[in-house]
Amino acid sequence: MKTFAKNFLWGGALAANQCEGAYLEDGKGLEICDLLETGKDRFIKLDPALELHEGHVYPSHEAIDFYHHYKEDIAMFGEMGMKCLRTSIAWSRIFPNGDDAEPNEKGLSYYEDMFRELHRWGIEPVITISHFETPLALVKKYGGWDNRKLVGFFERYCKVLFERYKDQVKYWMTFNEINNTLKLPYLAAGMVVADDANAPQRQYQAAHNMFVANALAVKACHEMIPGAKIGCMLSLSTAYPNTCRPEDVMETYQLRQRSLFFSDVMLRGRYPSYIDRKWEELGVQVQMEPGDFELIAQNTNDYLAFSYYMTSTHIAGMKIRSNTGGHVGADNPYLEKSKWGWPIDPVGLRFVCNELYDRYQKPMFIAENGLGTADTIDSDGRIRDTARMEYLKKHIEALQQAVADGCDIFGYTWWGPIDIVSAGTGEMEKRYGFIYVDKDNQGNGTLQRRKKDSFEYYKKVIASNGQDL
Ligand code: BGP
Repeated sequence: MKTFAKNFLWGGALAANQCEGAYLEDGKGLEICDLLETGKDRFIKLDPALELHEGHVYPSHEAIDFYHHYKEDIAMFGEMGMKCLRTSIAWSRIFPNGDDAEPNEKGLSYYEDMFRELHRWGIEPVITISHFETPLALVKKYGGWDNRKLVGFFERYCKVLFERYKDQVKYWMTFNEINNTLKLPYLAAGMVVADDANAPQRQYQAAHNMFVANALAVKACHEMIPGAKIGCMLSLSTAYPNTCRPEDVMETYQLRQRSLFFSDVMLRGRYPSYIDRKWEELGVQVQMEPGDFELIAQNTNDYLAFSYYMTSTHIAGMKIRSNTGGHVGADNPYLEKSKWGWPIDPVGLRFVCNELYDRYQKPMFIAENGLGTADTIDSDGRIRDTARMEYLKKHIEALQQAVADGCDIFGYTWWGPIDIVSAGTGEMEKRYGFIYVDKDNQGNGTLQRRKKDSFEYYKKVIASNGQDL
């Protein structure tokens, strides 16, 4: 039976906006997440004028202050034996307004120092170029990714990164969860989109512009950093049909196509056959420029990175709403749920790996997987996070099965190896970490770090290359 490769990249995944804080330090500009407050309805209650308001709590302004604690935190990742760290570069640290004439040197040198620190611990940086971090000024001035102008700004930003970090970073990914352009357009495509009939027009236009931007990034990366690998990244938690009723099965398949559309374009290099009819039904007409198809065809991604948290269950006719977190759908009686209502389904991970490897035959990287739950500190100071360890164990077992099935998987990064701000709710209490951070939903706390029981567990998993579970 095949097992994990010797150089398998075990690690953890973060995003700048959810951990760094220091939201205006060293010349950083505002980015879209800086306007999101705490709470489930954080996307709905977003101020349409995109202004900050005094007295409101904006979790990404301080987050866990990784910006100043990175050495201490990376030392703990090193102690855990992590082989890689996936994190993102905050675009607005490099170009505060997105369209500035020159990059911000302080932002560039911050990441250079951070990558140096990672290498000192033998940790390979895996870098997301845009993880829900479009500079706010671009959104205000141009409206977001449905404006083609963003392609040029993004390309320039990528080239600045490739030039500066070519000796430090081998693994890149372009847009985090690009398929969330259809579900969370503010985060994934920097657009304020009303949930109405015009939404698909703007969302698919944004998708096309991002495909062009992705292709340009792939091209520049390959030209500027020989041997580097650049992936696309999607949210690929999947849905099962609620019953064997053919309508449920058919519609669930189409729901999956909504996501796979994105990887179909970026990995196969062409628009899939099913999209014309979809666009016709939605009244979508995407503006393209001459040469776009060739560019996309010639610059496909080297690997598929994806997040997997759960499976949901779909009934034909069920409405999928925009601007909400995971689509949990109908109840699945076979699965337990997390405290935040996400069904826990390790077999689903094996299923998805097989589905995706059969479809694309490209190397795959599990860029996010994890359990967000509340943690309590016992009177002896320990945090006995057994549910998290159990989740991890079951998902690594499933991953081992997928590898044995023949799937080419080269890395796995646990989401939030240290507690960070939740993207869906802005809360601190939805914790993923092996390392606890003393901070609550109101932003109070000492920011002190503390190992949970899962810290030693993940260390053992890595040391045994996924064998000692
Ligand atoms: C993914 C995002 C992450 C993230 C994770 C967990 O969609 O890429 O940024 O936070 O989901 O979601 P949440 O933070 O809402 O629990």
